[in-house]
Amino acid sequence: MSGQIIGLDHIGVAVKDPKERMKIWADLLGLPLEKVETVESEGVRTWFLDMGGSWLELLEPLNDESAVAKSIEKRGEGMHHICFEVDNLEKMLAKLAARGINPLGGGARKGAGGAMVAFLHPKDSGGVLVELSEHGPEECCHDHSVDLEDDEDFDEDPFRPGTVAVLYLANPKERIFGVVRQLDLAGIGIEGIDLESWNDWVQQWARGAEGPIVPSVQFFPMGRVEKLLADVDTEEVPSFTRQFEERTGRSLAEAFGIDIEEEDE
Ligand code: CMX
Repeated sequence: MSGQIIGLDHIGVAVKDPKERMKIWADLLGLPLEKVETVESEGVRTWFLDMGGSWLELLEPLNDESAVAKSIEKRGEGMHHICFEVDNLEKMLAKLAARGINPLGGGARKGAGGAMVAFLHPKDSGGVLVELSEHGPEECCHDHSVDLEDDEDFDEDPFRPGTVAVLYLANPKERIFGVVRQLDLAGIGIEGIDLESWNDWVQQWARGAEGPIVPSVQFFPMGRVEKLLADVDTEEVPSFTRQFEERTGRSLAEAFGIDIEEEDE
């Protein structure tokens, strides 16, 4: 832990109407919407689209007082900030302070996903608002999904054969969207596609069913499973199932060639 940048975390883009902007980022350019989170303290709702290893974060102001609303008023919509992940924010800020650079707004605070974040004044970074972020142990909330371990939306047995879900794997990291086929202490069997191929697969179905990408049945031992999230649809955030059906005009059951269990209401 030495206080250094370890990767690009996200690019923040200020938007007035995220659903309108989704037509570009999700529908046209194919970035899947993965999570939506309100950061009350900043007066923003953040919409995270997956860029494969980093995020595009759409920043929607929730009131006129929010910094993002003021930024849109002053600079218009568009590129807002670039965020780097750091291994140790405190040490990074100490290093910068030793060079006479202090973060904006009084230092580190809680950002999206429970991460500790700090912003650098654009005058210190060549005109770019830079965010530095150290991830906490908490996961960012997934408004359209249900966490297996924090499952208030389902009374019992949320996952069973036929449930549509996203399986998160560790070592190496992978995400599979599909239909749960088997779930026991040994592991999870899922018929699905790697989310890396999601957009190509949807486009293939939008053109017609035939194509090279086909869901495959795979079994993953529990040791590789990070989490399993049900593909739940909310009014605000479309599930992958809804995104598939809206973009292709076909049903997901048709794509999997099977009956898929209806989610419990
Ligand atoms: N691009 C370029 N310059 C910008 C800028 C932007 N997007 N936003 C602010 N600035 C400039 C301002 O014009 C100002 O410049 P001057 O000092 O020359 O006038 C300077 O940066 C400081 O801005 P400020 O608004 O006066 O400073 P505050 O301390 O009030 O605010 C800031 C700090 C910029 C971090 C805050 O206004 C902000 O933008 N917050 C948004 C935070 C956010 O994105 N939250 C989402 C969740 C966090 C997460 O991603 O995890």
